[in-house]
Amino acid sequence: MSKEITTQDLINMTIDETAKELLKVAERDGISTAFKRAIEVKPCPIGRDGMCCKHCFMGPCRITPKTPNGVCGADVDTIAARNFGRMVAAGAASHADHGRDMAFILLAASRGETEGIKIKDVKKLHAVAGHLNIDIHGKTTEKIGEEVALRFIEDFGRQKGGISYISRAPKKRQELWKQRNLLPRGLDREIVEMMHRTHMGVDQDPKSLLHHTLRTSLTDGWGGAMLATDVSDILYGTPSPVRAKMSVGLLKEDEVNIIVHGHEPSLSEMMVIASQEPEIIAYAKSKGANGINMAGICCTANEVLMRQGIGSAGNFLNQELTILTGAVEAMVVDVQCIMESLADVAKHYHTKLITSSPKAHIPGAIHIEFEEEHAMTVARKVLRTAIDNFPNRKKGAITLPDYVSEAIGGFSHEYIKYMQGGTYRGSFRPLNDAIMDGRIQGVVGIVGCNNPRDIQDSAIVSLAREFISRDILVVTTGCGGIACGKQGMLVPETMAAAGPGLREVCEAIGISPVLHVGSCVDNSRILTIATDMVKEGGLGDDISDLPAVGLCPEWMSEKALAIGCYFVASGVYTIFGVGSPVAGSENVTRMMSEGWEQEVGGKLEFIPDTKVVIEKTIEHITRKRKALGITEYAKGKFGAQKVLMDMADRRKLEDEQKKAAASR
Ligand code: BF8
Ligand code: SF4
Repeated sequence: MSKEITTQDLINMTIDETAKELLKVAERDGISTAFKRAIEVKPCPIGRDGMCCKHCFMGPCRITPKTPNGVCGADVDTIAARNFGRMVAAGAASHADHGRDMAFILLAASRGETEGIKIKDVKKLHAVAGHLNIDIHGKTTEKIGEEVALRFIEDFGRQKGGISYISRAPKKRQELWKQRNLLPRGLDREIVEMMHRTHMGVDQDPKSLLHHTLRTSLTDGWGGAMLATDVSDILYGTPSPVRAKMSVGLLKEDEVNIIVHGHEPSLSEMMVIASQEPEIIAYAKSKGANGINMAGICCTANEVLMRQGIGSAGNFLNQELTILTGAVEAMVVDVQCIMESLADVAKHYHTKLITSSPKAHIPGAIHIEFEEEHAMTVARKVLRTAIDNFPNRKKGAITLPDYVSEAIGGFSHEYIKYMQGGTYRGSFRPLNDAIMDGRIQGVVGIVGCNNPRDIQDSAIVSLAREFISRDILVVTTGCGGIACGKQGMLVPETMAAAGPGLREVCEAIGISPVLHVGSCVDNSRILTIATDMVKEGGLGDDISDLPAVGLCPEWMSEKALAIGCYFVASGVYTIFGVGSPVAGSENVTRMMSEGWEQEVGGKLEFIPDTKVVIEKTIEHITRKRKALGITEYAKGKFGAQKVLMDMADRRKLEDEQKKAAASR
């Protein structure tokens, strides 16, 4: 018989109170969750540290002090670098393939071959055409859409030269990529080449493998991810701030609850539209429900949150728990970060698990495939399947945690620019000025996953709190954004927890010091923000000059590594938590920090201790500020906890200053 879950167990698992409540339900009902399995399934220490190779059937070869080489002679450095390179290739492939599907949907929409999907944001389309040097003069929106889509599709198979969006990076960065032979050719080419190089008996120099890892990752940041973001904006609208609810407590007892989970925005966008149709609402009522309540998990949640204000029921580790409420009629999944366990969890309740991508099938799920030419028909079918399931709810078996937070999402790069001056004067000048005069010390991106080998949301949220208190602006994406949202940090009221300088800026604009900029592909928005800050002037002439750091404290996915690497290749110091997948090789570890810093100005480090993460982040920001000559901080001592001055303090200070001046 399993031991009863204790309060201490729960504290070690998550800081999300709703998750704690539902973990007790899992225990009560004897249902396995990732939290529990992470305890039961011990990671193989050799594989975890990157010291196991299974690239051919002479192995698998496990490197130990007694057996320092695999059967082919490969050493731990080669093996660790090869494993890492493949992980980055898989991550980049995931974003690339997501981007490719978006490009094909844009092509179909431009040719009038879609049902319900049309070009929504013509302004964004024109901006994107501009980036691609596509002449828009005298062309219809559809013609421009078609040309943009075809150009993107070409980028996948491009054999020579750089991918189109490289031209969006700061000039100096582009030059550096050229000099260092890092310009990514086609997306497919770099990813395939990584698979080739890491086949048995090909590239055996860890330095060379890591070099190609950086080039591959650039096909993600300035390729797959960036075009996925842009096409989603063109088709479904560029986000601007929108209020939504967060946490599983947003599910409603009297409505049909439908969860969209995964990463692609297309089906979920159509479902949002269809769920507002009178016939669909009437159908829900005919089954005894008061309406339809849509909510998201993971990055599909972020997509519909950013554009439609649809609430998020939680992040990666909330997916199984959401079904445990007993109140989910359907969980509709597309691709990536979908736990295979969902089918089993769903079996214990009435929940229907619906797969929708031709690429992602799960035994035990119902498959209703998304096709852009029948997008609305599919969306309605999915909704009706969920509605039909409402009467099957087991009334006594519902656990709805009584907690819900408010969040504001939708901080696209375009909106961040707009909020600093309006339609005609929007620019990054105010942000750059605030950084230069020290009201804002720097910018930190807190992104990425949950990992049940760590306490859910704990590192993400504590780092965000710490940095805003030190006048560092936080931008967040992916599951990091949802973690902050569940803790109520994505609302302007959070400015009360910010340092005085950052608070002043947030007060002037009316924003939270923690800005949710979107899903994981939307990390590309952070690249655009960083580039615009460079172009605005005063903070150096490359992304590597900015007082900025990228953090991924609770990572688990290969996509996170691809993102980390493209930030590094773009010049950003990037720190991951949890543990290192190359810990077995000191050389590879050094090459990815010192080596990469020399080569591209950014470095990648794995630091599980958040205290050290804070120290290193502050140290880096201080160093960058000093190099820019902007070390002065008018209102307090950077790095120390600042005490806010009230009017009496100010008068006292002024008196002292007057006295000091008189005595000179
Ligand atoms: O792409 S943060 S757990 S959901 S991989 Fe997955 Fe990680 Fe969440 Fe979004 Ni990103
Ligand atoms: Fe072992 Fe070399 Fe084969 Fe890897 S490639 S499994 S190290 S023999």
